[in-house]
Amino acid sequence: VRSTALGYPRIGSRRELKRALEAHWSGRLDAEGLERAAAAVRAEMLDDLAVLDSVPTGCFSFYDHVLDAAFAVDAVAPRHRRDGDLASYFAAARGDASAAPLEMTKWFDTNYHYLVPEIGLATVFAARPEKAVAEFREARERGLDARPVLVGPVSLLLLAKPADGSPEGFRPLDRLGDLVEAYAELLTELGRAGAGLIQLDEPALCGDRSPEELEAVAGAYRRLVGVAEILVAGGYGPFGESLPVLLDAGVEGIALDLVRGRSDLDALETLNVSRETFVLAGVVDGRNIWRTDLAAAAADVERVKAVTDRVGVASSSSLLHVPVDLAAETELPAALVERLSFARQKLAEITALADPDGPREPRPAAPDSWRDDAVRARLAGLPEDADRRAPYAERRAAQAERVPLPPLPTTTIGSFPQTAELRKARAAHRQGLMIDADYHSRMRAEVAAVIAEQEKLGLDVLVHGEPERNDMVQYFAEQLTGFATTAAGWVQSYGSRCVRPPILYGDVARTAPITVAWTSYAQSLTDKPVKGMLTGPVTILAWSFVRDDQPLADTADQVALALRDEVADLEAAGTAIIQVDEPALRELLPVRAAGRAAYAAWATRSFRIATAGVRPDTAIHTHLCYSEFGDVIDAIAALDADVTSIEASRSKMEVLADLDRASYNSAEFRSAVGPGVWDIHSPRVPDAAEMAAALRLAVAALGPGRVWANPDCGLKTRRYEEVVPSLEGLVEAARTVRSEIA
Ligand code: THG
Ligand code: ZN
Repeated sequence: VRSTALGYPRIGSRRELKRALEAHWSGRLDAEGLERAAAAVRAEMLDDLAVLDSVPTGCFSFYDHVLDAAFAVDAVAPRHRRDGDLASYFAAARGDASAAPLEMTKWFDTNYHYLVPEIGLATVFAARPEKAVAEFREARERGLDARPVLVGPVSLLLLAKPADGSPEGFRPLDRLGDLVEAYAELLTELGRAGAGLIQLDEPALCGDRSPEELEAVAGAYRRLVGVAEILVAGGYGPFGESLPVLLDAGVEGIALDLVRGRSDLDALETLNVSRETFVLAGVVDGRNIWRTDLAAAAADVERVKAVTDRVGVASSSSLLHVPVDLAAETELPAALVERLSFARQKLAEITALADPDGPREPRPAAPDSWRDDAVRARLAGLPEDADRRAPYAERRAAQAERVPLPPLPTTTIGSFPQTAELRKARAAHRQGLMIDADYHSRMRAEVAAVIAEQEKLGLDVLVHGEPERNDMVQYFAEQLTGFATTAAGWVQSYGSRCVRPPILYGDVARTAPITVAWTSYAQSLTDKPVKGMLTGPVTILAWSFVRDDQPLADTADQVALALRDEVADLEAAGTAIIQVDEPALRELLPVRAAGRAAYAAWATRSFRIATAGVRPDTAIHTHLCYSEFGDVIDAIAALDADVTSIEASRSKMEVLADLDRASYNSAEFRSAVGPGVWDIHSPRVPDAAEMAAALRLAVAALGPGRVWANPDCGLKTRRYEEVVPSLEGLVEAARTVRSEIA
């Protein structure tokens, strides 16, 4: 049985690539220096991967593997072509003075973001095998059995969007025939360099695919199997209906995700597979950090062996989604460390499983100390009905009486700029160089400054600015039981940006109020209402590594109960408006439609458990960080929030049309919406006229009584030089449109 992994972390075990990239972009490191740093990161990857029988290559990336695939077939938008490939690559990834970057979006149901290739009728595909060949050779020169990995042609097109100016009805997949010829050339070049088996990642085949799309898959792979030995990997669920299509096309091998796509194992047993087919059993979870149950995994491998004579053991997906090395964590409790496995440890698990005499012990059960019987009792006693006490219309009247606001009330999403001084203070505090009292007074001074600034700007509903929060999930994880946070457990989120997901290992409870003192302090400084700011249960789960020994829904309910207590304490302290953000509501939406209704049911219920305990005259706000919410519109309605702020400016308010649909606009539920009028993802300062025009569109679509005026998202990544004039314009725009509708 051969051992392999489908892909590996590529930012460097100490984020060396992140540092080199950011130095390069700021002009402090030339291209040669960047390439030296990259070579060191690749060498470290190969040092780790060398324990495997088959070593994946080409999984290094300067920014994103989808962008790498687009460049490998020369699918570069004309506006991104520069002198030199690296300059073109970074122009596409980040944009520059003369061109907007490619759009970035979520990679399946993960917290990784990829760049969306733009494919049109005019795109000319041509093989550019240099990167793939060079990385293959690097591994071969070490005497390793190397296996090139590339995003496959079907997924590349299904993940792409039509280039601007494409005719109505054009889909990138229409270009599959041409693209496959470029792939054939790539495979040929890799073969010339000595490659045998080549892995094509087709994660898009883990989603629902139409009969026409399956026909396209069959055609593409029938062509490519004539050129090279191909292993097709999915990695984000079951192949389902794509599995027989791929096998019939004659692919050499298939890599199954036996963590999230277990139904493929049953299917394999009924499909009459040739005993020559190479099947990789993806039994080591590439998405989570729990030690593998070696006994259960070995049993799965045995099932595969009963079907075919050529079996390998692998990770379920690329290991991109987990941190590199558990050994870097010296502060975690021993009972937790014993149950964890990061990328390096997972490689050892894979080799152990591939060894017929390797260890086969099951994962140790969770210790009793991770249980909290009080939380379990409370959960068991949860009322079936987690709804607000009054219908929206009644709440709306009560809230207007408690907090009178003008039409088009102005507010922000929650965070204010995290200045260099704030970050420095946080780092000093973390390293023990600044005592708690000093840190607290520094943060309180920041809150006071942020309140004063908002009063000066004339905003209607204020925020405390969140200077005390490092990350909207990690901050809460640090204060709830059942969570651990890592010192160096970085995972790439996009490009050079990383996150450190907390580990949710046990029953969750709140031991003391978390945010109340900050909100109350801010409120003591002003007569304007200050919003309480919390992160919702779904987002806390989505951006953490979560226990896998009970349904996510149960874990979400535990987090929701802790938040419910925080909401109650905020309300008791006099907070009239409480915002509970769920930017990741859409992220966890199952890739296949079949799972979506059940997901929406538990996800929205957990939000209501967190929020529905308040009085009718307390307003619940929520915020979602994206604009394509067609898929989750009913779920957003089911949150039953009083005000929902959403991203809208980049889509030029087109999202308002979605709100017109179904439940969100039903007679009984016409709650308020804050479609963002300022794109905070860009450093550009919008003028008041442009924001007023956006507000007019919102008023026309929703009616004057339902619109709030706010930016698209939190301001923590922006600078005050942009924030102050933009918010001045926002307040002016709201006043202008108010006077028009008066
Ligand atoms: N928190 C978490 N996940 C997220 C976001 C978040 N996923 C979606 C979206 N927001 C991703 N966006 C970012 C934006 C910036 C950074 C990371 C993800 C970022 N990270 C710092 C870096 O890489 O330098 C490190 C931050 C830190 O010190 O903790 O800038 O908001 N969980
Ligand atoms: Zn946002």
